[in-house]
Amino acid sequence: MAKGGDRRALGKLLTIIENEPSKAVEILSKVYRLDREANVVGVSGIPGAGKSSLISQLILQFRKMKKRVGVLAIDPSSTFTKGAIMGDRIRMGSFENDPEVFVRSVATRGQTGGVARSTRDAIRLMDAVGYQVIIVETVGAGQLDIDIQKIADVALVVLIPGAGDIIQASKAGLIEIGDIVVVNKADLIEANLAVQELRTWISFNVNGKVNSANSWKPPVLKTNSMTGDGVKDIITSILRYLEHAKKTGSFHKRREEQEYWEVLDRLNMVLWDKVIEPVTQEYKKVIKDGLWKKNLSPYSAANYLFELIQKEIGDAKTTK
Ligand SMILES: Nc1nc2c(ncn2[C@@H]2O[C@H](COP(=O)(O)OP(=O)(O)OP(=O)(O)O)[C@@H](O)[C@H]2O)c(=O)[nH]1
Ligand SMILES: [Mg+2]
Repeated sequence: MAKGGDRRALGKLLTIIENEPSKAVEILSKVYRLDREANVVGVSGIPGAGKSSLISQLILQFRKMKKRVGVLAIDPSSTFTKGAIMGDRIRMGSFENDPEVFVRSVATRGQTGGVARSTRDAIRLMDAVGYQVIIVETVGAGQLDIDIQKIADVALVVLIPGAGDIIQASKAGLIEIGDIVVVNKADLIEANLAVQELRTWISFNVNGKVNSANSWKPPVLKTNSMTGDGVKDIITSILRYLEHAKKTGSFHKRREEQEYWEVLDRLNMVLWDKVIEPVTQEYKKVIKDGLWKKNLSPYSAANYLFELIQKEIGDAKTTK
């Protein structure tokens, strides 16, 4: 059903994956393939920069190219609303009648790594049912437990012209994660200065450093996401970047790294679910009765608990 493009069926599958980890593994194992076909475009940037508006424009362009487009919006508030769809915040209503566009917000269930995991799972599922471009919207770096580089094949950073914004963004480590840097709201304030500043910043801090291995120089492009001005150039840059990355091998390398992080993340989850969580209550008792009285530091307490886990694993082995 979902494979045939049924958005409701896909939505239901995503809900199962988010809420029922045991079923998730079963579903995801069925659809797993090493070489994802869909290209994942990450869109990050400062709050209110116009990321969702820009994504709407990107969808329009990709639809002209007859691509099926999936969008994942990651919002920190979804931790509190348990993943309520933020349809009011993301301006994608106009795509409701286009069956080839699927928009979804990512729920987290509140655990560390939850956002990254839900996002990866959703990407794999959307890829499996035939979405060719998957756009992921996140707010700036370091605000969530997601690093867009660990998810996306190509990363866009969206900034706006204005005093201090670029300095803020560079301090937050935002600019250097961009393969393409966008100055949005170019209609509002003199944007050329911002573009110049960013180009200078990038030539000093990024070119010849982070990207020297693949010689890609992140372009800085102006857009107006209300009118769509400049959006075609962004599409051209995205396609150029992907072509370049595939030619130089950095595309494959990034995907390998992403797989590595995904495995670590899953290992973490398995350890938590199978080893730590089941004995949490016991540990709490131990802490209350024993450790506090013994006046142990958190460091030695953690080691003490680790020894308990080791013992538990040892016991489980011998009773087999
Ligand atoms: N003048 C102007 N306004 C814009 C442009 N792009 C977006 N906006 C407006 O900026 C506001 C924020 O746009 P969004 O697309 O929601 O921005 P966002 O980055 O997704 O916001 P968050 O997801 O809340 O961080 C809205 O009121 C948009 O209408 C633009 O190019 N020019
Ligand atoms: Mg948004």
